[in-house]
Amino acid sequence: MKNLDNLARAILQGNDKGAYTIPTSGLYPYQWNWDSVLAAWGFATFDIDRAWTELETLFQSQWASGMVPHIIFHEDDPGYFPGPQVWGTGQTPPTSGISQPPVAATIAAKVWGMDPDAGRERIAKLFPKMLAWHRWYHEVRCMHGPATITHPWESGRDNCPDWDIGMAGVDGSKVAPYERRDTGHVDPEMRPKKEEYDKYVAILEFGRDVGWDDRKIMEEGPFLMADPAMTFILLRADKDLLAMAEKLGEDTAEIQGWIDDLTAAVPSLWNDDLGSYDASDIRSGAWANNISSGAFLYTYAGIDNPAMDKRTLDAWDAVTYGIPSADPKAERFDPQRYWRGPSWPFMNGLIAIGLQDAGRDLLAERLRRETAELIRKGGFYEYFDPTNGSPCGGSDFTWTAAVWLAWAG
Ligand code: 9WN
Repeated sequence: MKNLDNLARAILQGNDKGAYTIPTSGLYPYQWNWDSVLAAWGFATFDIDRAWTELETLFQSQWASGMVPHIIFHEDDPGYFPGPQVWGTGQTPPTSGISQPPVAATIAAKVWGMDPDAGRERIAKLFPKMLAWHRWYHEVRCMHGPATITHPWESGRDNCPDWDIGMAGVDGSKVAPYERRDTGHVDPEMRPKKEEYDKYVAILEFGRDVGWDDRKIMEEGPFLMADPAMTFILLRADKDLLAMAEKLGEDTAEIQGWIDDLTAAVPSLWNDDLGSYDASDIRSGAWANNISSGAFLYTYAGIDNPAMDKRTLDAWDAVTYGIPSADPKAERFDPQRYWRGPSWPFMNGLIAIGLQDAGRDLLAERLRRETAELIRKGGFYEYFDPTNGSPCGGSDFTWTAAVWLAWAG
């Protein structure tokens, strides 16, 4: 589809700020972590140098702890809340104080595969930075076994029903007055609700008040949940990092140790009553009791689980376009509200990588076809209603254009 290829390239170029890409203008005017990595995958199909630059810019904002923040505020923009002053992390350039799912090693490995010779020098410089980020994840966020998140925004799946039980315990009534900006850019019915935003801000204020101290956030923070998606994405990225270390002649023992530990923690994510991988509240031990796109990423991590295969197909067969972000048979399913049901092209792309690697070519092709159809009919939107294909959220979206070029188109 030549015209759509051209359009996708134009979207990436339009959102390109020189050395980093924004997800879409207006709604998201800064550099976001996993959006940026996916942008690199798209750029790699037509401008390999620009792809490497995208990854390099992201890692320039890595914290001394190894954490790579979820937003980098290169230039101030009043169109997004919460901006750099609210986060108050004291970094230069300013950043948020939490991370996002580490898709970087996996996508960097793909970009290297598209640039095997000249790319060696670029990947060799990125390798120690990715290693330090993974070390931070394992030592800090995985201290309870599986990967945890300290804020729904850290999961990248903000208002997914996975987080409802954790959010129930957060007091959002005392936050400083603020004005949302997102609902001025897109239909408020498609965005998280006000009570959720109050709680997002309350969790942020806790982190800022303790000076973004990892130990205090993990031990005393208002929100701490085990995240299947974060666990599967990290495990997959660890495996890609290990393969990279082997090719670069780097030591592999530490990475192998992480893989062993995280693999051993995966069964702790299995909710037997639900018959699915599930999120849980670390402090209370309660299950989220929700089947979501987080659970559907198990194949991406190289995990074989026939019971989960069935769960995934049940959810997928219940809709028409791609894999929904939350169980379509559950009462909480909301097909147009962000992470409570919609189909996300880049998420479908990650799941398809897993299906392909597991040799399930027919399923991978079905997912590609359904995702391509969404984009062909609706355009390069942020996400889509999986029941009727309606486009939702922001338009001209970077990661949708990127996965079109790299996979769906
Ligand atoms: C908060 C940029 C980001 C994505 C996330 C998505 C959404 C932000 C928001 O947009 O989150 O980080 O303000 O809603 O949930 O996955 O990285 O596209």
